[in-house]
Amino acid sequence: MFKNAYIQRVYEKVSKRDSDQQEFLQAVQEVFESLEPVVERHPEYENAAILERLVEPERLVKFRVAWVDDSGKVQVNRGYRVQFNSAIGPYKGGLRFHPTVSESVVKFLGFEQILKNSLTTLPMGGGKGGSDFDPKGKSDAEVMRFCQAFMTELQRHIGQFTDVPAGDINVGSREIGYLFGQYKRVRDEYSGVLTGKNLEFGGSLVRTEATGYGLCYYTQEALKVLRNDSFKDKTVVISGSGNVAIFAAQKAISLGANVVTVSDSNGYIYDPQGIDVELVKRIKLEQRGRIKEYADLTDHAGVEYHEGCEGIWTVPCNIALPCATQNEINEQSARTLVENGCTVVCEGANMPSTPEAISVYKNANVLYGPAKAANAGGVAVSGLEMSQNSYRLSWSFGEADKKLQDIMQNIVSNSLAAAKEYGAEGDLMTGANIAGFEKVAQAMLAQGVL
Ligand code: NDP
Ligand code: 2IT
Repeated sequence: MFKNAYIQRVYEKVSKRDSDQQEFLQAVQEVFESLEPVVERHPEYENAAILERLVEPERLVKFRVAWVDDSGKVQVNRGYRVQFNSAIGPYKGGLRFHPTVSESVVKFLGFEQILKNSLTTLPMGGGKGGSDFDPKGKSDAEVMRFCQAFMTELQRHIGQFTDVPAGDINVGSREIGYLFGQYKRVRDEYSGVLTGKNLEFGGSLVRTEATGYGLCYYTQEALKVLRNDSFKDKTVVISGSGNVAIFAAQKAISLGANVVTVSDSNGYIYDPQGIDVELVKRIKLEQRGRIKEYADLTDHAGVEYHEGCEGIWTVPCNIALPCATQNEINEQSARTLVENGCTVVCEGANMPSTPEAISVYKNANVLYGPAKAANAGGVAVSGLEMSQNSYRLSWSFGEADKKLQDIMQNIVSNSLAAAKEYGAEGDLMTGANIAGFEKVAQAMLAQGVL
């Protein structure tokens, strides 16, 4: 599969050892495809077994989370934290609560996080965690008891200088608040051990908006540099209707685009007049409702609700921003997007495109911004939150937003520079993988065999 013998050997070994971890292997394969010219130029990486070490987490904890539901019944979930790589900083990455969370899912997310965090240029290693807990239909009290039980175990593995979790799917400010409270209670310590906190207790302005805004800053910069183009008057399809999707839609609209879709795991909304972001916020963030309700509550004409998720990729657009979950765009959906005129795909979600879909983008010369670069704005502002906590001060919205814009523009230019250096000019995916990897590899070499 790989031309380079070293990469082939490491991939064979990891695919044998972790043969049941499909998502993790998919993430590794995509990165390894980009690294062939790098390991050829740097034999010292093979000598020091850098790739073998990169795919093996430094630590993975898996634990029981027992809690009592509102009817008095004992529930048992499984919790995870993968501490993947600490070469360039403390482990950093989100927590996901979703029934599909497994060892494979936290490992794919943690692996991606190593290179993503490196791309931000901030000192953060890679980690990720979560649980198969499903918050849908749970009361607020149940969510609180679950978070407290989860943190009672997790607290022994994390800390402001070791591992700093944050949010991801179904982990937002409510959950971070409960998790922070329990850490403080158990450890008797008030520190920046989590990011994504509310503003009253150490959160950073712009963290809520950061992933979606960052995705648009990244897309805007890539469009400018590679196509001499912008969001102005573009039709944009966005999937998801959570934290990332909502703020991506808000920013894309402010940059002159017409965003015509949002979705959840049941179906999607098509609004030809343009999505009313305030209404989506009310339904999804305030009421924790279903996106279907948009069709009943809007005063826009011509709004359609369609059951099922895949149909969203049949809506004609210029730019697609997948912001829901992994593998949401398969080969057929990618073909349909391209046939309908889509020329830009930038990823807000983690690994939303299958490898076959990515091949379709490449063959059609789609401007493809891979997740670990395009969605790095969230963790970047988490890094800014850590700095503010250490300084014990807080930056204004404008200051944090400016730093976010600079970081996203730098990710584009650093990715393009790395791609050019290794003979893949204009390829944002190859460039992101190489730029992210090189800093981590150099740090690992310098720190010896660990
Ligand atoms: P949220 O929980 O806020 O929202 C997730 C959205 O995606 C919801 O609309 C949800 O619908 C939908 N969704 C979840 N699973 C599926 C599925 N299987 N099929 C279709 N839709 C689905 O999460 P975020 O917005 O925070 O995260 C979205 C993506 O962005 C994830 O891939 C995450 O890893 C990534 N990301 C998040 C960052 C952050 O800072 N939050 C940073 C970088 C990346 P429903 O309500 O039906 O569950
Ligand atoms: O995927 C991601 O980058 C996140 N969920 C954000 C992680 C973080 O630590 O802010």
